[in-house]
Amino acid sequence: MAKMTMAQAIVKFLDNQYVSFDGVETKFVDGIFTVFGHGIVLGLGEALDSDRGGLRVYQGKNEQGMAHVAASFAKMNNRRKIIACASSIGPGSANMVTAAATATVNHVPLLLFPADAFATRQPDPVLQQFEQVNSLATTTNDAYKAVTRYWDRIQRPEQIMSALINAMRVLTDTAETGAVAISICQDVEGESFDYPDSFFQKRVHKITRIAPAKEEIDDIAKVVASAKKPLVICGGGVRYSEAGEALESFCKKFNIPFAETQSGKSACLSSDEYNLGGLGVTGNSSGNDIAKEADVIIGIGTRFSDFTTASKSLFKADAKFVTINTSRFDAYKLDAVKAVCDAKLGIIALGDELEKLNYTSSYTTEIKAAKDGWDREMEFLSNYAYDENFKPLIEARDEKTIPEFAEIFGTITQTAAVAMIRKLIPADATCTAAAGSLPGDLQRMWTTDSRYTYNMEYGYSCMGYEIAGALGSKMAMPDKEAYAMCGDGSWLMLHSELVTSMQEHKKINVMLFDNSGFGCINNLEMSNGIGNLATEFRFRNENGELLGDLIPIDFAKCASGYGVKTYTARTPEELEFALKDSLKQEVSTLIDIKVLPKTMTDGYGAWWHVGVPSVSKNEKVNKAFEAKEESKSKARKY
Ligand SMILES: Cc1ncc(C[n+]2csc(CCOP(=O)(O)OP(=O)(O)O)c2C)c(N)n1
Ligand SMILES: [Mg+2]
Repeated sequence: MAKMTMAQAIVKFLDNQYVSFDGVETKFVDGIFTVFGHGIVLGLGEALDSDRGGLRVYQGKNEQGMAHVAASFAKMNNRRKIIACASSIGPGSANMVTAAATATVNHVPLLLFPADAFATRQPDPVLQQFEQVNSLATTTNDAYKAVTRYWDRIQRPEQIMSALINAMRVLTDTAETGAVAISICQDVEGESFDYPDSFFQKRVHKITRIAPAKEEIDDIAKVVASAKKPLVICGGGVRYSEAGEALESFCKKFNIPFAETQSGKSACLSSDEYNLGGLGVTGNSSGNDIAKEADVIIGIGTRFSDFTTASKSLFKADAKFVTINTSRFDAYKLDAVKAVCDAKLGIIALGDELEKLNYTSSYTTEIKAAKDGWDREMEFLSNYAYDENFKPLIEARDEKTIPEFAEIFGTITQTAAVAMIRKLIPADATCTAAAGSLPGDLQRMWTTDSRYTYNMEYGYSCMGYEIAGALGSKMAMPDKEAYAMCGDGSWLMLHSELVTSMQEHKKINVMLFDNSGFGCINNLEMSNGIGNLATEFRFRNENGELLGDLIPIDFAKCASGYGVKTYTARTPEELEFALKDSLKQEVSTLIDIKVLPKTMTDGYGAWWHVGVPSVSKNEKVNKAFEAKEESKSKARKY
């Protein structure tokens, strides 16, 4: 028995958790990220100050930002290492809710300790307590119930024992993992209990590969064996299962092409002859063209987001689906014939069955032709330059934007900038992004010939993940250069952890794409007939509209105030210099790249179902609605 406070027990327990995957043991908790406040600095603060064992304390600058760093760190450690996050009560806690949702959607373990109001209620309302008049039992922290895989509230010190064991159950479960929120009442953090020694024993949690059931493999093998033109979708489950090599040899053996989702990208090599690249709304022509002709879709480790399936319109009406997924929930999607199991074991078992059946697909030249077509498009996108005959890639636009931008800002196209960055930075650099137009460009154009280096958060597409996520990538892979691919909109939303990168001496490189606006949303509204409303960064004009001059923002100056080494690139030559010079720096860098609006990649034949209004005074909107209804009528119903 050891008499200690509840907070001291948390620290000691976390310091003794290990995981083992494929027989390799790893210490699970690296440390704790905090933004202290009265709800946490005394209870948990004392525990960390007096004896933090092997845990490191990190200081966040914004609770959402620090939790994104932690989630990215876990993802880039392939879910075998985490940094727990602790916040104060009220707003500090509320700030982590978004990051909790982001982690849960992406199946990434994230352990959160938001502080809570007093269990005794003596001082109620304590500073920052949200007094819900219909129930004093409800606090800000109940908001986590909607976005976590495990939720608890500790009102007695002994409750922490079952809570932490359940947290470990969820965090190390390949199908269930996501955010865990354990609310810790601020008075209870400091209350003590005689904890049994056994609670603090070293625990090694096995992250197991769920073995396929023979009857399920037989089911899916039967469907695949009937296929002339199958297509594999490589989802995030392939990555977490480290099944990239197994998938490549499976596809080679049976002559089956595969396409990547955002979270599956970098599990396999871009240069593999069967890799078609991205699929769906942010996909390539190669992936989408083959998908449209495929008769059996083999979804491995994918949650079939609307972006992957083009809102269920990408595949032939009579295409059949099979799934291999460790999550039953995802395996059941699209009414698939399923095998609920680990991706790698499932691929190997399916391969064994297909071999017995002497299976091979009927593809002849289609795969190479599709890939060659995309290579030509890549040439074009990489060399896309501004000149007197300039044509934007996105047609829906406000006539004045591009010339105005070129005159005041610069003349780099976004696609050429992406291509140049890829070419000039190390092949094994990590690439982190989340929202805006960059996910489309990167899924299409970013080549990943170094495995597990692509860190796209596109499950929740949470603006503000980019810079925090790049720091998480760097902390997980300190030997690799880390790149945050960040829109100006995302920068403005959240970049606080850039300061943490300086504090931790963890160099990240921010590629800031300044197109003076929420570019992709401007594209979306204007391509559906709506005006240029509140999506560009413009001053309010004399008519009271947000249609005045573009707001010039010197992002390099913002970041240099933090001690970051900065550059501004208005021309391709300036970008080339900045990319090369930034590689020589020891501290974090930022390149403020002034990219022309409307020069991001456009779609390649994949529809996206969005809520176009059914009636409008605007004829263009009515036309857009008709087009939407037409596309919807061709999509699968469920
Ligand atoms: C937290 C959050 N709020 C709102 C959105 C909706 N949204 C998606 S992209 C986008 C604009 C992104 O602008 P920017 O980062 O400049 O990228 P760009 O599209 O210009 O490349 C918005 C507002 C989001 N994805 N995340
Ligand atoms: Mg922008």
